[in-house]
Formats: sequence, C-alpha cells, structure tokens
Amino acid sequence: MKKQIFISALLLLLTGWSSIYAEDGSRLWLRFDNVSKPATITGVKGTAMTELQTYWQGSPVLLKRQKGIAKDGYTIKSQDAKIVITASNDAGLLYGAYHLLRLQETGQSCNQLNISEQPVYDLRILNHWDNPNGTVERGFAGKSIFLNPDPERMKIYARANASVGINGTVLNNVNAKPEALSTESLQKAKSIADQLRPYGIRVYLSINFASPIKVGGLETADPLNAEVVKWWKEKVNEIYKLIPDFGGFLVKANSEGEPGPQDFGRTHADGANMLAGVLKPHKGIVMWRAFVYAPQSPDRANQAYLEFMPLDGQFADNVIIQIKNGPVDFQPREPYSPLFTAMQKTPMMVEFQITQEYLGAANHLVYLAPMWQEFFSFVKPQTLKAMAGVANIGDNVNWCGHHFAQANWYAFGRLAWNPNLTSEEIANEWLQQTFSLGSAVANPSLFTLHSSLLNLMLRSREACVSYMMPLGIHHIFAGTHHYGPEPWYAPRGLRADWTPPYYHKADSIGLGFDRTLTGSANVKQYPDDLCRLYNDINTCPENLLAWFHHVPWDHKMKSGRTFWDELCHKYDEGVHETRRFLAIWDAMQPYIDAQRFEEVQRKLRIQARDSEWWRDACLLYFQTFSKRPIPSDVEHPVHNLDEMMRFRIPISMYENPESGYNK
Ligand code: GCW
Repeated sequence: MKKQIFISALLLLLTGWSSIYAEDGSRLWLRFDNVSKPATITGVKGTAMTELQTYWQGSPVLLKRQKGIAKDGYTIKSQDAKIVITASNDAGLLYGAYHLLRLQETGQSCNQLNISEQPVYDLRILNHWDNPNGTVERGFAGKSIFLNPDPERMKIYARANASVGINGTVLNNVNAKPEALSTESLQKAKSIADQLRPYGIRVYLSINFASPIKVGGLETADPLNAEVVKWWKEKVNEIYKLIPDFGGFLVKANSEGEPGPQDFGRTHADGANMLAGVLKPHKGIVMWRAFVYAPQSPDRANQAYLEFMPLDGQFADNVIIQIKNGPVDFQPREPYSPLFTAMQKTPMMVEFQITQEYLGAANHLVYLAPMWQEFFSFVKPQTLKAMAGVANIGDNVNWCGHHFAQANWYAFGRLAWNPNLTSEEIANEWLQQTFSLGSAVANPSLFTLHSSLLNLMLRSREACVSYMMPLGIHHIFAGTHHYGPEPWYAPRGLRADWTPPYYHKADSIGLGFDRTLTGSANVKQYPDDLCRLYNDINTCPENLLAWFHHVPWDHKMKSGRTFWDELCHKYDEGVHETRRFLAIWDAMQPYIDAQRFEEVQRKLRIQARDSEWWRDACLLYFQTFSKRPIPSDVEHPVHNLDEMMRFRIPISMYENPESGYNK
C-alpha cells in the first residue's frame, strides 16, 4: 500500500500535477488551481473579474465595456504590459475571461493576443429532462441536480456552462408535469435562476399544454379560449415577478401522448402563437418542438414535415420551432431532418441529444461532435436561430456518468458558440484541460499518446455506428431502455412504430426501409439533388443505404462485397475498434490519475463486451432472414441467438453507472 502511494506521488511529481483535489471528475474541465497571488484585474466588476482574480496567472488584465461589439462577443488584445478584454455586455466579458483561462490551461502563449469572437447563435441552451421527483428521463448520471440544488454544485454547473458559452437552461422535462407551474416549483426555479444569473445563464421551463385544466382548474386548455389566455397571462406575470429575465417556454405538444392544441381542434401554430403572445411583452420566447408522429403513420420519418410544412410562415416572431437533428429519433446516424431545408418562413433551432439514449448510455465512450458536425455539413448553420442540447448531467460525482461524456457537454457548448469549429479542435482543448495535459504535450512520448487518445475520440462515433447499426439500419434497440440490441422486439399489441421490425423490415429479400419514390417517398422531402441521390440505390451513400432502401442481401457494395458480407464486416470492425480503444487507454495508464484511469478502463471493457453483444445479436438475428453464412474472415459470434434473445440486462447496468457491470 505504502509503495503504491509512493509511486502515485512520484508519478504526480513527474507529470507535473500538484493538485490537492480528488481525481473524481467533479471539477469537469475547470481544473484551474486558485492562484496564490492574484494578478491585477481592473475595470468592470463582476463575475469575469472574480474568475480572473481567482485563477488567472498571467499579466494584468483590464476589463472594458464598449458599445458596437456583438452581444456576448468580445475582443482580447495585448496592450503594453497588459491584456485588455472588451465586450458590450457582462456575459461577453465573462466569455472573454474564460477564453483567456482556456489559453492558460491548454499551455498556449498569452503574448501578442489579438482575438475577436462572437457567437453564431444568440441562444445556446441545455434541455434538462428532469422530473419533479428527481428522476431524469434518459439520464444516466444519477438524479436531477435541481432536486435539492446544492449551491456549490450549482456554481460549478454555472461556471462550466459559461466557460463554453451556454447561456440558457430548461430546468424540466419536455414531458412536463403540470406541477412545473405550481407556485412552489416557481419559487424553486427562481432560486436556481438567481444562482445562474451571475454567469449569464437564463432559465426556461417546459410546460404541459393542459396546465390551465390541471393547475388552473379550467374546463379547457383551448388556446383560442379567452379564459385560457387569461390564465396563461396571469401565470406568466407570476413567473416574471419572480424571474424578471425568464427566458420562456419549451413545449412538447401532441406528441407521444402529451396534450396539445390538436386536442381542441387547433393547430400547432394556434397553440404556439397564443403562448408567444402572452410572453411577448416580457421578451420571452416559445420553443415549440416538431417531434411529432402518429401510430398509424406508414413512415414516421415523414411525419414532422407533413404536420409542420403547411404551417410554415404562420408562427409568431417569438416562436422558434425546435427540431431534432434527424427525422426519427437521435439514432447514432440519421440523415438530417428534411424540415431544416424545407421550411423557409419559420425560425428553426436544432435539438441535439447530449445524453446517450441510443449510444450506450453512460457506459460507452462516444464523442458526439463528429455526429453534430455531420449535421452541419448538410444544414447551413446560419439557417438556424439557435441550438439546444438534451443534457447528460446528473448528481453523479463526475456529473455525466462517464468521464468522457463530459466531452459531449463541452463540445455542445463550443459548437453552439461556433459550429464551424472542428471536432478535433474541440476534443483537443477538452483533453488538455480535463487531463491537465496542457504543458505535457511538449513531451514527445506523451504527445504520441495524447494524439492516439484524440484519435480514439474522433473514431468513437463511427465505431458505435458500426457495432450498433451500420449501413443505415436504425432503431433496433431494446424496447424500453434503448441500451442494447433487440431487433426482434415486437410484443403483440404494441404500436408498430415502437418496435424494431417497423424500421429494419428484414425479410428473405433484404434489409431496410424503402423510403424511395416508390416506397414511402420520404426522399421527396429533401431538395431535388439529394432526393435523386438518396432515391437511387447505386448513388445513395452507403452509410444511409438501409435508411432509404430495402437493400437486397446480394446487392453489390463499393467494396465488391455483397450487402450481407459488408454488414458482417462492419459489425465486426466495430467490435475490433472497441478493443483497440481499450489498448490505447491502457497505454495511458502512467499518465492518468488512478481513479479516472480505472473508471474509464472499466467502462471501455463494458463497451468492448457490449459491442460483441450487438454484433452477435444482430448478425445472428438477421441471418435468420439472409440465410447466408458469416464470411470466414469475420470473427464468428461467441454467443448464440437464443442466448441473446433471453438475455435481460440489469437496469443497474445502464441506469446507475456507478454500480459497475458484471455480465
Ligand atoms: O427519444 C424519445 C425518448 C423519450 C423522449 C422523447 C422526446 C422526453 O425515448 O424519452 O421524451 O424522445 O424527445 O420527446
């Protein structure tokens, strides 16, 4: 034991760590130590000044307010012996201060600075799917941080968000309980808003559209009913008395059983505009979700477009339609939602999912920036008003359940600030700050390891697609928890679009959903050139092949293999990638503190085993349709199909990542 302590101490010294903190991930990427002798910070007082006084180790800084700089933007300039940060508002100064601290932590030179930044989106917002009882829908990192908000944790949460430019947070689940608007909940929201305000973060709430009935005791929630409008007016006044800078409402209406204007014969526009009218005098906004689909629809991917396109141009100017990046539901790979290129007269924002509902929960290392960037390669950032991300945050010590899941929170914020940053730049920044590798990258051997770790992150999303659902397959997840594979899941009586066979349509001919012009015609919702590209099985990108086509098992792929053989290779490649990830991580051992090293290692082992589970379950199941052998150069399943179909994963494995996992 003593020897171990000695060795760790030595390692700490060797790698230059002098931290007094437990390495449990609780400090996120904000690992600055308090300075012993504060630098001289002058100018505008506020959070920016406090942060720099506490953590900045360089030359004197002057914080200056100046009109003419874009909202939240800033400049950082070296002037004589000092650094001048200029912004038009306090948030801008704060973002400038964090920029400077980031330079410090990533070991960059702070001489000759001449930086000018402004965010691409005004609204950079987290969506928490937190329930009043403290559970978090699709959360894998413990309970809600808002259940009993601990001021110290709230402060770290606020700083972390502000350090990447996040400036809004929706406190509660879009499946909103009516009590979110009770006076007691509003008091709580006020206290959270007060704690977040100094960091430039506004608070928003999800609302239940039937609140006038359920909270107000009215007989209807019809948006065109005068009593209903009056009720909302009074409620909104009550909110703004408590929270003068309240941001507005997020609404999931007529979706998955939630109430909405259609229950009263009205449209999404009627519902959204009524709320927008009530919020307008207070400068509040409505984020109205387009995540709608009906059980009888022959193609769920068509639905949002069909419901929202006829309403294009009918929404009030303080309504933003919040659309998931893909047309179905946060799959590891989807094409972009065609609404983004079709709607011309309606402000839109994208909703990404940071929490890994369909990407291995908090057990799999999947760096999501490449997925989000793929979206931006189709949808021009400037056609959107804002960016929202479903948070992966809970009360676990390390916030996100997996140390590397913190990178997704970080990346979301950075991309909401500037969607043109590369995944690599962001991962690099995050790694250096999170593992304090800033100055160490100058060390050649560590530099190589750092690069392979960076590379691991960049490959991780494609690996996940490969071992879960390559070549455009989608939604083949286990029924309710969405953690593992259950392509066969189809309990009698369950609505078809909640079962995998609806999506994969495996049969003796092939695999995949025919969305071509002769199928569901989903391709028609895309611009002409893409429509043509996707519609033809010979030009459709192979990574979306089974999304748009029912692909014959013997279809010739670019590699020369048949579709079936290619599928086998892809799954197997995914498995090999997860093993390589483990090897890369193992080589990092001397340079990573023991706790985080072991926690990540344990998870990478889970991921490697899970990838085998995915490969075996999917290949063995699809093989019952393809009736073709698994190619000889592919590692053969280590499980059998019966075993896979009987396997039930313990909830503790994905819901409480702290509990570890032993299959
Ligand atoms: O992805 C699905 C989830 C639901 C979620 C819904 C939505 C909040 O499985 O848990 O509900 O989407 O986005 O509304």
